Amino acid sequence: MQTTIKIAIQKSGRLSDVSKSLLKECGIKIKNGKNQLIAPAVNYPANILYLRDDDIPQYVADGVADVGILGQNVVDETQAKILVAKKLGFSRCRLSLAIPKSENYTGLSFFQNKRIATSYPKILEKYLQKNGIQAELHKISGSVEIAPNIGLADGVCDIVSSGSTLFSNGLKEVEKVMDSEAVLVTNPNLNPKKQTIVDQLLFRIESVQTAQEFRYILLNAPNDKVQKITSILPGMKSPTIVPLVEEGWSSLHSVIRETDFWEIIDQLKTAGAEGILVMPVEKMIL
Ligand code: PRT
Ligand code: ZN
Repeated sequence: MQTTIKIAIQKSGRLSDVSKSLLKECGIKIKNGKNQLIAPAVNYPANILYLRDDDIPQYVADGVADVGILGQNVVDETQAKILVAKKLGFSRCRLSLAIPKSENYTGLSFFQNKRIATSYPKILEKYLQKNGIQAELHKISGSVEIAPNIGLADGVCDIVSSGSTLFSNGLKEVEKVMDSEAVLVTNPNLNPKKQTIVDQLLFRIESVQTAQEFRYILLNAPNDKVQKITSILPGMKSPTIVPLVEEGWSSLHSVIRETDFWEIIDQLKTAGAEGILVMPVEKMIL
Protein backbone atom coordinates (compact mmCIF):
# COMPACT_ATOMS: atom_id res chain seq x y z
CA MET A 1 0.00 0.00 0.00
CA GLN A 2 1.26 3.46 -0.85
CA THR A 3 2.40 5.55 2.12
CA THR A 4 0.58 8.84 2.58
CA ILE A 5 1.04 11.66 5.08
CA LYS A 6 -1.61 13.72 6.85
CA ILE A 7 -1.15 17.47 6.74
CA ALA A 8 -3.15 19.43 9.33
CA ILE A 9 -4.12 22.99 8.44
CA GLN A 10 -6.49 25.50 10.03
CA LYS A 11 -10.10 24.89 9.01
CA SER A 12 -11.12 28.53 8.99
CA GLY A 13 -9.32 31.62 10.15
CA ARG A 14 -6.29 33.70 9.33
CA LEU A 15 -4.07 30.77 8.35
CA SER A 16 -6.61 28.81 6.38
CA ASP A 17 -6.36 30.40 2.91
CA VAL A 18 -2.61 31.03 3.08
CA SER A 19 -1.97 27.41 4.05
CA LYS A 20 -4.09 26.18 1.12
CA SER A 21 -2.28 28.58 -1.24
CA LEU A 22 1.10 27.31 -0.07
CA LEU A 23 0.10 23.71 -0.77
CA LYS A 24 -1.23 24.77 -4.17
CA GLU A 25 2.04 26.54 -5.01
CA CYS A 26 3.81 23.32 -4.07
CA GLY A 27 1.76 21.59 -6.75
CA ILE A 28 -0.57 19.83 -4.30
CA LYS A 29 -4.16 19.82 -5.50
CA ILE A 30 -6.79 19.18 -2.84
CA LYS A 31 -10.02 17.41 -3.68
CA ASN A 32 -12.32 19.72 -1.81
CA GLY A 33 -15.69 18.80 -0.44
CA LYS A 34 -17.40 21.44 1.63
CA ASN A 35 -17.36 20.97 5.42
CA GLN A 36 -15.10 17.96 5.20
CA LEU A 37 -12.75 17.20 8.07
CA ILE A 38 -10.37 15.38 5.78
CA ALA A 39 -9.71 15.72 2.05
CA PRO A 40 -7.30 13.75 -0.13
CA ALA A 41 -4.71 15.41 -2.35
CA VAL A 42 -5.26 14.43 -5.96
CA ASN A 43 -1.66 14.29 -7.13
CA TYR A 44 0.37 13.90 -3.94
CA PRO A 45 0.50 11.16 -1.30
CA ALA A 46 -1.23 13.26 1.35
CA ASN A 47 -4.54 13.83 3.07
CA ILE A 48 -5.42 17.27 4.38
CA LEU A 49 -6.97 17.50 7.85
CA TYR A 50 -8.93 20.67 8.65
CA LEU A 51 -8.70 21.56 12.35
CA ARG A 52 -8.82 24.43 14.83
CA ASP A 53 -5.29 25.78 15.05
CA ASP A 54 -5.12 25.10 18.81
CA ASP A 55 -5.72 21.38 18.20
CA ILE A 56 -2.99 20.98 15.57
CA PRO A 57 -0.01 20.55 17.97
CA GLN A 58 -1.62 17.67 19.86
CA TYR A 59 -2.79 15.93 16.68
CA VAL A 60 0.76 16.13 15.30
CA ALA A 61 2.36 15.06 18.60
CA ASP A 62 0.02 12.04 18.78
CA GLY A 63 0.76 11.10 15.17
CA VAL A 64 -2.86 11.52 14.04
CA ALA A 65 -1.40 14.12 11.68
CA ASP A 66 2.23 13.95 10.50
CA VAL A 67 2.66 17.60 9.55
CA GLY A 68 0.90 20.81 10.60
CA ILE A 69 0.86 24.48 9.61
CA LEU A 70 0.20 26.95 12.43
CA GLY A 71 1.52 30.00 14.25
CA GLN A 72 4.70 29.73 16.33
CA ASN A 73 2.69 31.36 19.15
CA VAL A 74 0.35 28.35 19.31
CA VAL A 75 3.28 25.91 19.10
CA ASP A 76 4.96 27.58 22.09
CA GLU A 77 1.75 27.87 24.11
CA THR A 78 0.72 24.23 23.74
CA GLN A 79 4.25 22.91 24.47
CA ALA A 80 3.46 19.72 22.52
CA LYS A 81 6.29 17.38 21.54
CA ILE A 82 6.61 18.42 17.90
CA LEU A 83 9.42 19.71 15.69
CA VAL A 84 9.41 23.07 13.93
CA ALA A 85 10.78 22.02 10.53
CA LYS A 86 10.40 25.32 8.66
CA LYS A 87 9.50 28.94 9.20
CA LEU A 88 7.03 29.91 6.51
CA GLY A 89 7.37 33.71 6.55
CA PHE A 90 3.64 34.54 6.45
CA SER A 91 1.10 35.55 9.12
CA ARG A 92 3.77 37.49 10.96
CA CYS A 93 2.66 39.02 14.23
CA ARG A 94 3.91 39.54 17.77
CA LEU A 95 2.70 38.69 21.23
CA SER A 96 2.82 41.86 23.31
CA LEU A 97 1.90 43.31 26.66
CA ALA A 98 -0.39 46.34 26.57
CA ILE A 99 -1.87 48.66 29.17
CA PRO A 100 -4.45 51.50 29.15
CA LYS A 101 -3.14 54.56 27.29
CA SER A 102 -3.64 56.79 30.32
CA GLU A 103 -1.23 54.75 32.47
CA ASN A 104 2.33 55.87 32.95
CA TYR A 105 4.54 52.95 31.93
CA THR A 106 7.67 52.65 34.01
CA GLY A 107 9.06 49.36 32.75
CA LEU A 108 8.23 45.70 33.30
CA SER A 109 7.94 46.25 37.07
CA PHE A 110 4.65 47.99 36.19
CA PHE A 111 3.17 44.49 36.00
CA GLN A 112 4.32 43.42 39.48
CA ASN A 113 1.24 42.07 41.31
CA LYS A 114 -1.03 43.28 38.49
CA ARG A 115 -3.77 41.30 36.72
CA ILE A 116 -3.04 40.42 33.09
CA ALA A 117 -5.64 38.93 30.73
CA THR A 118 -4.28 36.64 28.00
CA SER A 119 -4.92 33.61 25.81
CA TYR A 120 -1.23 32.75 26.18
CA PRO A 121 -0.72 32.09 29.91
CA LYS A 122 2.13 29.59 29.48
CA ILE A 123 4.28 31.82 27.27
CA LEU A 124 3.54 34.83 29.46
CA GLU A 125 4.24 33.01 32.69
CA LYS A 126 7.65 31.91 31.40
CA TYR A 127 8.43 35.44 30.21
CA LEU A 128 7.46 37.06 33.51
CA GLN A 129 9.36 34.45 35.49
CA LYS A 130 12.49 35.09 33.43
CA ASN A 131 12.15 38.78 34.22
CA GLY A 132 11.42 38.28 37.92
CA ILE A 133 7.85 39.60 37.78
CA GLN A 134 4.93 38.07 39.68
CA ALA A 135 1.50 38.76 38.26
CA GLU A 136 -2.00 37.31 38.34
CA LEU A 137 -2.80 35.79 34.94
CA HIS A 138 -6.39 35.52 33.73
CA LYS A 139 -6.89 33.12 30.86
CA ILE A 140 -9.44 34.40 28.34
CA SER A 141 -9.98 32.71 25.00
CA GLY A 142 -11.33 35.62 22.95
CA SER A 143 -11.61 39.44 22.94
CA VAL A 144 -8.76 39.83 25.40
CA GLU A 145 -8.46 43.52 24.54
CA ILE A 146 -11.70 44.46 26.32
CA ALA A 147 -10.53 43.07 29.71
CA PRO A 148 -9.08 46.35 31.09
CA ASN A 149 -12.18 48.33 30.05
CA ILE A 150 -14.51 46.02 31.96
CA GLY A 151 -12.30 46.01 35.02
CA LEU A 152 -11.16 42.41 34.66
CA ALA A 153 -7.47 43.18 34.27
CA ASP A 154 -4.85 45.93 34.50
CA GLY A 155 -3.23 44.91 31.24
CA VAL A 156 -3.36 42.36 28.44
CA CYS A 157 -0.94 40.09 26.62
CA ASP A 158 -2.25 39.50 23.11
CA ILE A 159 -1.34 39.04 19.47
CA VAL A 160 -0.67 42.33 17.70
CA SER A 161 -0.33 42.88 14.00
CA SER A 162 -1.14 46.45 12.91
CA GLY A 163 -1.86 47.63 16.46
CA SER A 164 -5.29 49.00 15.55
CA THR A 165 -7.24 46.64 17.87
CA LEU A 166 -5.21 47.83 20.86
CA PHE A 167 -5.58 51.44 19.79
CA SER A 168 -9.33 51.30 19.34
CA ASN A 169 -9.67 49.77 22.81
CA GLY A 170 -7.69 52.57 24.43
CA LEU A 171 -4.58 50.44 25.01
CA LYS A 172 -0.89 50.96 24.23
CA GLU A 173 1.69 48.29 23.48
CA VAL A 174 4.52 48.43 26.03
CA GLU A 175 6.55 45.20 25.73
CA LYS A 176 7.06 42.57 23.02
CA VAL A 177 7.01 39.07 24.48
CA MET A 178 7.76 37.21 21.22
CA ASP A 179 7.69 37.47 17.44
CA SER A 180 5.64 34.89 15.59
CA GLU A 181 4.99 33.65 12.08
CA ALA A 182 3.45 30.57 10.52
CA VAL A 183 5.62 27.46 10.79
CA LEU A 184 5.51 23.91 9.49
CA VAL A 185 5.70 21.37 12.30
CA THR A 186 6.24 17.62 12.13
CA ASN A 187 5.83 14.64 14.39
CA PRO A 188 9.33 13.84 15.77
CA ASN A 189 9.03 10.08 15.14
CA LEU A 190 8.02 9.82 11.48
CA ASN A 191 8.82 6.49 9.85
CA PRO A 192 11.41 6.68 7.03
CA LYS A 193 8.79 6.48 4.27
CA LYS A 194 6.77 9.34 5.69
CA GLN A 195 9.96 11.30 6.37
CA THR A 196 10.86 11.02 2.67
CA ILE A 197 7.48 12.49 1.67
CA VAL A 198 7.84 15.27 4.27
CA ASP A 199 11.37 16.06 3.01
CA GLN A 200 9.97 16.31 -0.52
CA LEU A 201 7.30 18.71 0.72
CA LEU A 202 9.96 20.82 2.49
CA PHE A 203 12.01 20.90 -0.72
CA ARG A 204 8.99 22.17 -2.65
CA ILE A 205 8.30 24.84 -0.03
CA GLU A 206 11.93 25.98 -0.23
CA SER A 207 11.68 26.29 -4.03
CA VAL A 208 8.55 28.42 -3.68
CA GLN A 209 10.13 30.57 -0.94
CA THR A 210 13.35 31.09 -2.93
CA ALA A 211 11.40 32.02 -6.05
CA GLN A 212 9.51 34.69 -4.12
CA GLU A 213 12.81 36.47 -3.42
CA PHE A 214 13.75 36.68 -7.09
CA ARG A 215 12.53 38.35 -10.28
CA TYR A 216 13.22 37.49 -13.89
CA ILE A 217 14.47 40.56 -15.77
CA LEU A 218 14.57 41.13 -19.52
CA LEU A 219 15.92 44.25 -21.20
CA ASN A 220 17.15 45.47 -24.55
CA ALA A 221 20.42 47.29 -25.12
CA PRO A 222 22.72 48.40 -27.95
CA ASN A 223 25.57 45.90 -28.31
CA ASP A 224 28.22 48.40 -27.25
CA LYS A 225 26.41 48.86 -23.88
CA VAL A 226 25.95 45.15 -23.13
CA GLN A 227 29.21 44.75 -21.23
CA LYS A 228 28.50 47.71 -18.94
CA ILE A 229 24.94 46.52 -18.26
CA THR A 230 26.14 42.98 -17.55
CA SER A 231 28.46 44.36 -14.88
CA ILE A 232 25.51 46.07 -13.16
CA LEU A 233 23.23 43.03 -13.13
CA PRO A 234 23.86 41.01 -9.95
CA GLY A 235 22.67 37.79 -11.62
CA MET A 236 22.90 34.25 -10.32
CA LYS A 237 25.33 33.51 -13.11
CA SER A 238 26.11 35.64 -16.15
CA PRO A 239 23.03 36.82 -18.05
CA THR A 240 21.77 35.20 -21.23
CA ILE A 241 22.39 37.47 -24.23
CA VAL A 242 20.26 37.01 -27.35
CA PRO A 243 20.66 39.11 -30.54
CA LEU A 244 17.58 41.12 -31.59
CA VAL A 245 16.38 41.19 -35.19
CA GLU A 246 17.31 44.87 -35.20
CA GLU A 247 20.96 45.11 -36.18
CA GLY A 248 23.33 46.10 -33.33
CA TRP A 249 20.90 45.34 -30.48
CA SER A 250 20.67 42.53 -27.94
CA SER A 251 18.24 41.28 -25.34
CA LEU A 252 19.62 40.44 -21.87
CA HIS A 253 17.86 37.95 -19.56
CA SER A 254 18.79 37.45 -15.93
CA VAL A 255 17.48 36.67 -12.47
CA ILE A 256 17.90 39.24 -9.72
CA ARG A 257 16.86 39.60 -6.11
CA GLU A 258 13.67 41.59 -5.68
CA THR A 259 15.43 43.74 -3.07
CA ASP A 260 18.22 44.63 -5.55
CA PHE A 261 15.88 45.69 -8.32
CA TRP A 262 15.05 49.25 -7.21
CA GLU A 263 18.69 49.90 -6.40
CA ILE A 264 19.96 49.09 -9.88
CA ILE A 265 17.09 50.27 -12.07
CA ASP A 266 18.46 53.82 -12.49
CA GLN A 267 21.95 52.51 -13.19
CA LEU A 268 20.54 50.22 -15.89
CA LYS A 269 18.69 53.07 -17.58
CA THR A 270 21.71 55.37 -17.43
CA ALA A 271 23.83 52.60 -18.93
CA GLY A 272 21.47 52.41 -21.94
CA ALA A 273 18.95 49.66 -21.06
CA GLU A 274 15.55 49.96 -22.71
CA GLY A 275 12.26 48.04 -22.60
CA ILE A 276 12.96 46.64 -19.16
CA LEU A 277 10.54 43.86 -18.14
CA VAL A 278 10.49 42.36 -14.64
CA MET A 279 8.49 39.19 -13.98
CA PRO A 280 7.81 36.93 -11.02
CA VAL A 281 9.56 33.58 -10.79
CA GLU A 282 7.24 30.73 -9.85
CA LYS A 283 9.67 28.06 -8.65
CA MET A 284 13.42 28.20 -8.25
CA ILE A 285 15.90 25.43 -7.52
CA LEU A 286 19.38 26.69 -6.72
O1 PRT B 1 -10.71 29.00 15.16
P1 PRT B 1 -9.26 28.82 15.39
O2 PRT B 1 -8.92 28.47 16.81
O3 PRT B 1 -8.64 27.86 14.39
O4 PRT B 1 -8.57 30.24 15.05
P2 PRT B 1 -8.13 31.44 16.02
O5 PRT B 1 -9.25 32.39 16.12
O6 PRT B 1 -7.51 30.92 17.27
O7 PRT B 1 -6.91 32.05 15.21
P3 PRT B 1 -6.87 33.15 14.05
O8 PRT B 1 -7.43 32.62 12.80
O9 PRT B 1 -7.37 34.46 14.55
O10 PRT B 1 -5.28 33.32 13.93
C1 PRT B 1 -4.46 32.24 13.55
C2 PRT B 1 -3.00 32.67 13.70
O11 PRT B 1 -2.74 33.81 12.87
C3 PRT B 1 -2.57 33.13 15.08
O12 PRT B 1 -2.29 32.05 15.96
C4 PRT B 1 -1.33 33.94 14.76
O13 PRT B 1 -0.21 33.08 14.63
C5 PRT B 1 -1.63 34.53 13.38
N1 PRT B 1 -1.97 35.97 13.40
C6 PRT B 1 -1.40 36.92 12.62
C7 PRT B 1 -2.91 36.58 14.15
C8 PRT B 1 -2.89 37.94 13.81
N2 PRT B 1 -1.94 38.12 12.84
C9 PRT B 1 -3.80 38.84 14.45
N3 PRT B 1 -3.78 40.03 14.15
N4 PRT B 1 -3.78 36.10 15.08
C10 PRT B 1 -4.64 36.94 15.66
N5 PRT B 1 -4.69 38.28 15.40
C11 PRT B 1 -5.76 39.08 16.14
C12 PRT B 1 -5.35 39.39 17.59
O14 PRT B 1 -5.75 38.36 18.46
C13 PRT B 1 -6.11 40.68 17.86
O15 PRT B 1 -7.46 40.42 18.21
O16 PRT B 1 -5.99 40.31 15.52
C14 PRT B 1 -6.11 41.35 16.50
C15 PRT B 1 -4.92 42.27 16.41
O17 PRT B 1 -4.69 42.69 15.10
P4 PRT B 1 -4.27 44.20 14.79
O18 PRT B 1 -3.94 44.22 13.34
O19 PRT B 1 -5.46 45.07 15.13
O20 PRT B 1 -3.07 44.51 15.67
ZN1 ZN C 1 -7.27 29.11 17.85
